[in-house]
Amino acid sequence: MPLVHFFETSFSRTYERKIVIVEVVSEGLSGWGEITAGEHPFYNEEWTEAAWIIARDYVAPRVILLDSKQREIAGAADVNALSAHIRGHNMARGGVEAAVWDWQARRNGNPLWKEIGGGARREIPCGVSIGIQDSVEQLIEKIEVELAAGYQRIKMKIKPGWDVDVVRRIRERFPSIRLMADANSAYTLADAARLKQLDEFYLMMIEQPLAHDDIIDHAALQPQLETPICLDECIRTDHHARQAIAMKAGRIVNIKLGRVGGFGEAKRVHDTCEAAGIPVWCGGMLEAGIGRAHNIALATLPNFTLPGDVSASNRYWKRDIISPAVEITPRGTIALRDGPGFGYEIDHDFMRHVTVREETVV
Ligand code: OSB
Ligand code: MG
Repeated sequence: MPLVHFFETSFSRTYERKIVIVEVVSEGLSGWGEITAGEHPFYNEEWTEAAWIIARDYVAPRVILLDSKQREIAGAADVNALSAHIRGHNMARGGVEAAVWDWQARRNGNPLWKEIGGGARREIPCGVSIGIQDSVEQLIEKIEVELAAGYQRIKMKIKPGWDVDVVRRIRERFPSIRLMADANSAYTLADAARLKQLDEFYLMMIEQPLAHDDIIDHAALQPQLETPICLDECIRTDHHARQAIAMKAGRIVNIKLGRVGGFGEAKRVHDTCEAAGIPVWCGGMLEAGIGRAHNIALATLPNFTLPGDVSASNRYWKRDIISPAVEITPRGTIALRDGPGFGYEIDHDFMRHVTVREETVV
């Protein structure tokens, strides 16, 4: 699916997405999930083609045990453990796990947000993530469009060469907006002085400045900065969240459903952060409608108190694979829907139109 506008991070520029969708079928009902891996192994080790194989050959055969009565499980909460001995590949695991949650919600006649134990709010607060642009003028234009739409905070991507000077110009132009920066692991501790220069711009936070798999250096960096560090890439499990909190490696956590392997682990990370007084928000991976709807459900858990990166479908897609498309209110929120499962209809005609490969595992 071509993106409406390219999306550039410190690691690559994306023009179109290749997305793996998971349908789980049982008792004549379907549940849907989306694997949030990117097209290349640059954000983390996962990518579309590998996720396809892992989901097909490793995750699905283990989860299908549910059907063959070889193992009794109480419900979707038990799915995570079935594939927990796979090292990494959380997005492939999480796409299948989330589909089972959606299935279970539909089977119980519940909206997904209720099924996962959410519902702390009827509308989720929304921000946008804006990629690196070809010029600062282009970035300013994009920010103006998003603020006019009502979004509550702006996240801009940074990298060496597109950081202090650009943030300064954005801050001068928009002195009072809620602004933050995401580096996607583009710096090292040797850049601490440069990162410290960002303190001047009173950002809400700086996201994952250091290595994708690092916690220790972030703990060394945080006391040198006034700006809170938000951890993204390096929190792949609840265990990581506990270690990061113990080391004071950051003050905020971005939770991504896929990165942590699904709703079960996302809830554990959420609970750990809540108990430690660490606010969380829901990150995004340029999802199509199914993943987007799952993120909305996740963001109704109580500790998702900050505006996240879950935004309207039309920022990404001319036509989404769900109907209606995800829309934003003038207040910069997304309103919950009360239908069973993830709450939107799948646009099967369109999904068929954009499907390039299909396999069934029985
Ligand atoms: O780090 O949050 C990130 C997109 C792709 C990979 C990593 C990230 C992102 C985003 C976009 O920031 C979030 C979105 O709008 O879906
Ligand atoms: Mg990020």
